[in-house]
Amino acid sequence: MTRLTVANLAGLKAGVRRPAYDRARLTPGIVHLGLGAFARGHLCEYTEDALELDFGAWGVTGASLQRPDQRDRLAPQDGLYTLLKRAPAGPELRIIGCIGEVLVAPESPVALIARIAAPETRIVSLTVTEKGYCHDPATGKLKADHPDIIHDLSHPLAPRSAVGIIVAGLKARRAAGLGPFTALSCDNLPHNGGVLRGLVRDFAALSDDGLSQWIEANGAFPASMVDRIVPATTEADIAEVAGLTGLEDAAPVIGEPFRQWAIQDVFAAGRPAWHEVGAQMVSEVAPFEFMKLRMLNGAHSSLAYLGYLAGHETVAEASGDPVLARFLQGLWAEIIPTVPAPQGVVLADYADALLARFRNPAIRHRTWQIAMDGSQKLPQRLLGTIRDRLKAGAPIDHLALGVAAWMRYVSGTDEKGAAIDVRDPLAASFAEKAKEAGRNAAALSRSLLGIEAIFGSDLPREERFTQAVERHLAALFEKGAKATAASLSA
Ligand code: CS2
Repeated sequence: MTRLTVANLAGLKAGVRRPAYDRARLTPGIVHLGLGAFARGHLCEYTEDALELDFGAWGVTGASLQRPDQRDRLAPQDGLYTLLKRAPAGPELRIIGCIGEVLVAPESPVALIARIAAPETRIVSLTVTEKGYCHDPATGKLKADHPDIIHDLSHPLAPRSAVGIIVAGLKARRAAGLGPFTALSCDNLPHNGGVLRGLVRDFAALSDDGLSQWIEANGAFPASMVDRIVPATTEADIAEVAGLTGLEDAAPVIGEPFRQWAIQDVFAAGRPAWHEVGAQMVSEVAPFEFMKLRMLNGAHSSLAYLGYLAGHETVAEASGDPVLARFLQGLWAEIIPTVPAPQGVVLADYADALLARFRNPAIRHRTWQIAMDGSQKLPQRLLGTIRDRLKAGAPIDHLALGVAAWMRYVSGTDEKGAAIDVRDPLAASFAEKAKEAGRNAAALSRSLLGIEAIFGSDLPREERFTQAVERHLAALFEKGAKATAASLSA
């Protein structure tokens, strides 16, 4: 079958949308760190739309921080790829053309820093996942003992971490007499812009104090809230896309039709016309962030653990289970009072829309995928909400079940006794704790609650919380996820 390339675009089937601007004139303006499916399904589509509407020097240079696979798939297709949007009513296909080049940091750190330091680079955006910030998720502070940070401080020209790469790029620009770029975090972290600013400042201060002050005075770190459900692409997706478009694409992205992007409009050197194509430019991102992290991601994680334990492979299956759907309603009822509604949003309607998005039968988002990296996700998805509810003296039953389900999941065996492939930076420590505690809910919950990087020093002292978690965990061991969730709404 013919491969997707610029020369072969004429071979696309009718109905597949293709870049409507002169791609030969595209020059780079954005360097994106962490070029995974999410960025290609979100930031790149907004940028593609902006290029079509108001063309400018906003091509994207993608950078992979670990593996070469995205580059190896995209380079033979001139950076082009298919975005397949799966609506319940049927698929919508589009070729995205805004990626000009993909660099692989471990192979060519010097080329990546040079690209970031080039005068035409005006934005460095990031989707490096929670753990990619090398920070303590409970406090937001740089982990000075993180292996990548230790490495980057002693190898400033060959950094591995996103923070090390950004600082190296800023340092090179300052030395060349250039201004800084905007560093735009697009990860699911609360106050992502402020957190990134603090990490960059602290890292820079460890190597060069003058640089840190220059960044403080001149840098721009807008906060942003990103949203689109983009499950990992499978081999079946690749085959389906080829059939639908007529061209073979080794790197298609699959997403839901819904998308949202709220961005704090503070850029150091301009930006694409994202505001003309649906992004919301706002002065305060926090209300959007709270709503999304607590209501979407908090529900996603809780459902992923309970759903996985109950034997559901995907979010659509889990949220289609009436018992778990009732659990979600109870969970949202606990979350909503802690969320200040963004202007014009009715939170109950937002929850209804989330349930419909989760149930989209055309999207196969694996519970196992969302269950990954719980140690990095729980603090902003569930624990902040729990703190607020405890302070208000309000019930936390559903939230505590989300935490207990995470504990049951990281104990490493499912309800049929099969091993769970637990992926988490702290997986080894979970396995050790689970081995010691066995199926003793009191011992396991006490041991896991003692991980300060997740629960801080306050939550283990909140008896109402620790008792609810322990009780739920005992029930999960005894009668399973489904019966435990059912007993909450009984
Ligand atoms: C999910 C998110 O994998 C996960 O943890 O909760 O990736 C979620 O799909 C996105 O944040 C939706 O915008």
